[in-house]
Amino acid sequence: MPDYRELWKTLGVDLEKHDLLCAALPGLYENTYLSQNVRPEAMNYFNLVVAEIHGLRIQELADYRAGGGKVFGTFCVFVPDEIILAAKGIGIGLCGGSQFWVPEGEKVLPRALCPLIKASVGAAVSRTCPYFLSCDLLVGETTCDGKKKAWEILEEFAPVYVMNLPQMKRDKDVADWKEEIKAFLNKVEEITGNKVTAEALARAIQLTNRRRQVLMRLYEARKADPVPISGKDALLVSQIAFYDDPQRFIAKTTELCAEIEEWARQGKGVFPAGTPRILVTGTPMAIPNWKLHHIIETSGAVVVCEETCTGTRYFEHLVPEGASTLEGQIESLAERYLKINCACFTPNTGRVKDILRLASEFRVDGVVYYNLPFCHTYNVEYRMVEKALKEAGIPVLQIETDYGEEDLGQVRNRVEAFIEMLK
Ligand code: BJ8
Repeated sequence: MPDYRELWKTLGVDLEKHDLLCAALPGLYENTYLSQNVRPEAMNYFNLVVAEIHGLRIQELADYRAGGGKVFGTFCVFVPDEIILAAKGIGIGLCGGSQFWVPEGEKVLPRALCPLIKASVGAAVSRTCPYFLSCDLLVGETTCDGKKKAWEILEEFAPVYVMNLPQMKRDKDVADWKEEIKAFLNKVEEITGNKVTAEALARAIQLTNRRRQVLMRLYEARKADPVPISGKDALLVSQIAFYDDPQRFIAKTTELCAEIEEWARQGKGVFPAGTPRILVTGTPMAIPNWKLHHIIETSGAVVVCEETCTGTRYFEHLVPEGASTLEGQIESLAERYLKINCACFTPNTGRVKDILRLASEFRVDGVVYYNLPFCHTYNVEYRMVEKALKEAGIPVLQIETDYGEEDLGQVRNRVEAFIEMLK
């Protein structure tokens, strides 16, 4: 990897602390990813993206900003990337998935809080994430209570704009969300200095739909048995979708899809046919949170689908491309985004239906319900999901775990016992 220290220094990165962070990733990646026996050739691109995680893309963002371009950091799949792209901005998903940042977050937040929030804020306050330091605006949203209040803390460190997301899905909520998207569009125009035209928004909608479609294609390939790609690799691809250049991401993921589809035609897989198939559902897994997938896939099962925001909730439902006016396009965006079934909504029965549908489509043997500690909405919703799965005769295991390593043995024991029972 080229030397990016000068670039990091310009961004204001705390180089000493950053060295510690960088030292931890290669070992973790090698253990989790490079230890897999069989992997598609096309995963080499994604290996490179991880190797260059604070390099190449950061350089691209810096070059873009040097030419007057603006970068927006986001934390939730409800924030419409299309608006940012249409104003010639770049949107980057910033959710933190590393334990390294949790103690940093705890310096300004209570300990009894979701690790995703603590890590995201910790990445910002410790000045060890060059993505945060490359952003001209951070875009929060009113989803869970923890995030909602964390924006007030984050504001001390960077400019923050908050989108007011409704918590129900009635017609008046869709109308409110449409207004909120309009207000966001105005803000993005103000920051970028660029007008969002209907033509530009149409192009942005098409591009974002293509990114969704390539992820749909990737997931479609995972329905095969034997499965031609591990859950870990598929998770990595979708994590990278949040910050890679969209065009390049689409091209590289298309290559990957072609390769694994060919494997599936030949009956070639990364695990033997008949390996127990798991659907993971629950809270998002931000990069480099690969803990649960790694445990499952080194305990005799394979993850074939994720009903999470780093899975199907990110890419299901395309934005209709028919509207030709800004007003119509914003309406299409509002309707599409409010189809996402996050536990922050009440009621959220659509998520239970999604889980049952995915369990059947991906022919899963069991469901692992993943819960980050202190994520109350997903934790409360477990009861409803468990009941529906039991009625459908699908075994389910709830795992609550953070980013730390202390409970690795305990989680592994529970997962192993569950998989043994599935066999
Ligand atoms: S649409 S899941 S990305 S809010 S931060 S809710 S884990 S306590 S991330 Fe989310 Fe948008 Fe919903 Fe998806 Fe729980 Fe933690 Fe809150 Fe979290």
